Amino acid sequence: MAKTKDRIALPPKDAARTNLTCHFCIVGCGYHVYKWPEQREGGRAPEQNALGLDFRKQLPPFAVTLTPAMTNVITQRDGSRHNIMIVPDRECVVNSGLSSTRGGRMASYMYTPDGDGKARLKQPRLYAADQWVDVPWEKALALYAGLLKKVLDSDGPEGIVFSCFDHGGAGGGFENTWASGKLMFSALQTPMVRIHNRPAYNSECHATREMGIGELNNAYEDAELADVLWSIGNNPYESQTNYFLNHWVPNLYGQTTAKKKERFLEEDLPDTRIVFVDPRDTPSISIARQIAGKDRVLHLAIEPGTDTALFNGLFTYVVEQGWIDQAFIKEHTAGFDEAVKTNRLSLEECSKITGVSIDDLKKAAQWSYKPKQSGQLPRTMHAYEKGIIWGNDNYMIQSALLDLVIATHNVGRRGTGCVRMGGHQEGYARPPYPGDKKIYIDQELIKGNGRIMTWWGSNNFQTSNNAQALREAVLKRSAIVKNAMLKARGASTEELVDIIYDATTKGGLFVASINLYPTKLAEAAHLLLPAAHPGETNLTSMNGERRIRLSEKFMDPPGEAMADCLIAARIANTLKTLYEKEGNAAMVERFSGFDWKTEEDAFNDGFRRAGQQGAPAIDSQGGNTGHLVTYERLKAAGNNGVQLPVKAYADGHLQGTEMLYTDGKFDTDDGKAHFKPAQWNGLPEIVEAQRKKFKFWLNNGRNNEIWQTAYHDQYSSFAQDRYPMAYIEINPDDCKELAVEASDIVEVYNDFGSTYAMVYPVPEIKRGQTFMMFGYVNGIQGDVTTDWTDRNIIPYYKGAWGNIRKVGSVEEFKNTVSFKSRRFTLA
Ligand SMILES: Nc1nc2c(c(=O)[nH]1)N[C@H]1C(S)=C(S)[C@@H](COP(=O)(O)OP(=O)(O)OC[C@H]3O[C@@H](n4cnc5c(=O)[nH]c(N)nc54)[C@H](O)[C@@H]3O)O[C@H]1N2
Ligand SMILES: Nc1nc2c(c(=O)[nH]1)N[C@H]1C(S)=C(S)[C@@H](COP(=O)(O)OP(=O)(O)OC[C@H]3O[C@@H](n4cnc5c(=O)[nH]c(N)nc54)[C@H](O)[C@@H]3O)O[C@H]1N2
Ligand code: SF4
Ligand SMILES: [Mo]
Repeated sequence: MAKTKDRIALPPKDAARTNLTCHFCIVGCGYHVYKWPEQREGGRAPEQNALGLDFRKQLPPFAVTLTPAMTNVITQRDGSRHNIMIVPDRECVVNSGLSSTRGGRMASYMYTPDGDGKARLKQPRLYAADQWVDVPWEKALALYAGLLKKVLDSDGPEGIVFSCFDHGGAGGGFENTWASGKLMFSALQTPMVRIHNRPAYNSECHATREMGIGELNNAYEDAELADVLWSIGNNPYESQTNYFLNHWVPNLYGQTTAKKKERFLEEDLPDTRIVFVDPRDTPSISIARQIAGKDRVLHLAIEPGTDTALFNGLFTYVVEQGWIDQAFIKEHTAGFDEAVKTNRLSLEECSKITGVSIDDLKKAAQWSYKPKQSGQLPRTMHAYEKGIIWGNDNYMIQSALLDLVIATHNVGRRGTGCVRMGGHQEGYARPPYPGDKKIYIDQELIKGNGRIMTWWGSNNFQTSNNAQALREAVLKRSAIVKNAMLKARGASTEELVDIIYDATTKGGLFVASINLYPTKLAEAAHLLLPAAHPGETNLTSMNGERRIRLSEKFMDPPGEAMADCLIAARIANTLKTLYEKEGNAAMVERFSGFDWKTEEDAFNDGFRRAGQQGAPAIDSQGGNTGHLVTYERLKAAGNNGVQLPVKAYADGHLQGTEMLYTDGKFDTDDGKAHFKPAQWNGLPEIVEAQRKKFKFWLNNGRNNEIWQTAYHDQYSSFAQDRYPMAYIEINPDDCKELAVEASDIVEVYNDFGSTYAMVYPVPEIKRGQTFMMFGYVNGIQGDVTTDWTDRNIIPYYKGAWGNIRKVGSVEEFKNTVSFKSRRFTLA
């Protein structure tokens, strides 16, 4: 597609319009898809176009957000060509018509033979002999299912390993988490499963859940109602863009005061303040300073990994000051005294460990917890994400944070909440995990265990911790299978299954990937199965305030790609047939229940059955009232959907739940919120050893323009021109010492691996610290992340230290890449 088009064709009045929830981040902004035949277009008068806008004159500000990237021309399976336009929905309460640099490019990423999506997988691909070839689904499934069966029959399920999505949006959704879970856990019954973003089958939020507080417990509106906002280990402008812009920013501007007054009948409404806890000065912080003024923004630039100490210091201080809710603690919580004892840390010690001044610690506590003039406790919302989830001991930090939150009753009151900001949308519905302990899957693969490895909607070659070691082991083991396959001339599928199985007894690993694209995994894979994403399939997911929506199918997937739930069904059905041939009734039974024709069938089988009498055990975010939710009702609810759990279906509407725990009852056996003792233990030994040995902290994470591993973005010139390679932010004085300049290539290395990045000098980065793009296609940060994990096998992705060495300069980057500040300053 040409980079810039000079005009946009408008949708005619009768263009088909469907709903699409942006599938990129947790926020889940509502969009409308317009689709109409290629040769037609609407007129500029409001009654002549489907947008109903008057394009004959200058539109009023923000009447519509519309760019050429929001349009495309797609081809259906029947050969017909259609214009599509994917524009943000002004009526959607999540984004109110706002788009972002990621969601605004959805139309560009939809498949066309010559556009950004041109590299999409259209057919199953097999690495036959020494080349990739397209094969029919039957052949691909006969081989894959044949191998699964061979391993199941010969050694049991432990030889079958998966890394799989467990979220909403693309590579997920209630349909696909259910289908993949039913296949892995009920049918194959393998415990050898890790989640796409961490090396075991576990939670990102063990501590808070054990304390009785689910991690998505408020509504986006609560960010509009808060007196004080906390952003902890999180960069909301870049990572949850329209949640920040449409709900936090208006509060910081004072635009929600009337709403607060009306809602709370309170006059005691101080100017809204915001506290950031992040070792790094982020673009979000610079924006907050612009909006609220420096005096209402507090940046606690802690030493990396010292969050537990920070929250323990604050907890100790507010308890001493009496800025806590005694009545609430007495009636609705347990374990307060124990936590006070264990977490005790004076402000002096806290300041020494975190590097934050005592004045700033006091200021944070006063702003957030000191009763207002009326005597009422402030409404303080605490939001956190990967800076602490992938921080120094996830379990401890969350315990320490929640102790502070519970004591000050900042959960279950409107305008408060202690929540994940979130990554992807959610969409969890699965049978229970069949294992009794958590297994560090990457290490199992490295040790030589497992015979078949499937990466399903995930790409750990770019995203795992200790990624280089993982790739090294998998590539080596994959080559053993490739060599065996190379010699299998003229082999039937059954013979090939035996040949591959035999190679796996000699250290080999058969590698499959179910994905939209070949990705870096293709370097190791033997089989690629083509999946479809939202817009090409119907899909339900819920956002960070538990708002479920239906994204409607509006176009065909490329070639014979199909929805993940239907791929799961075909795998199960192929196995079922194989067992039927053998007359193995028990196994036929295990692989039954996949006779779905559509995504809706999978939705009804999983999400809607959870909690129903007689239904098998299902762990579902739909809860016990999932059965009230149907595709039809969701369609009627449009882009505003409904917030789970659903309370009732009445008067033609699904009635949802805005905030959890407003009744003071929590998710524990006794209904109380449980404090959890949390001790500050310093850095883990493995990490501390790297810190002592090497000069730079290798902080890493997201930036606004790039989505995840750049699976779409790697084909988009918009993204590639800007970031041809992963960049690393370095302080200009450190650059001088390293004798590097903007755009130079450096090697970043430590005892765990080595990677490369492009230098981006940034004065806001402290000396001795850096920030590198995570998971990129060109320069993989995970190569230098240690293999350390906490007690629940949660990695410390942010905890890498290493050295940096100049490699050289790339003339092209010097001339074409901008190294302008990414931090906004107006004044
Ligand atoms: N160093 C470091 N490492 C990290 C992190 C970090 O902060 N620092 N963060 C971690 C986190 S939070 C995350 S979420 C992970 C991300 O790690 P991954 O989940 O491995 O990365 P993604 O790019 O999201 O992977 C999605 C893959 O699924 C494919 N895909 C997209 N849509 C579909 C679909 O509908 N069906 C199928 N079958 N495939 C699809 C894409 O092409 C892509 O290859 O990285 C983790 N790793
Ligand atoms: N543009 C864009 N948006 C995305 C994504 C994307 O790929 N691109 N991915 C989505 C996904 S899957 C996820 S999980 C979310 C992640 O969303 P975020 O968590 O907001 O993103 P990150 O950049 O990974 O990390 C946030 C911050 O953690 C800080 N940090 C590092 N170490 C520490 C520490 O020890 N303590 C504290 N307090 N902070 C620390 C980093 O400096 C960084 O600014 O973003 C989602 N949104
Ligand atoms: S903020 Fe997130 S959900 Fe909204 S348009 Fe951007 S990427 Fe999509
Ligand atoms: Mo994530």
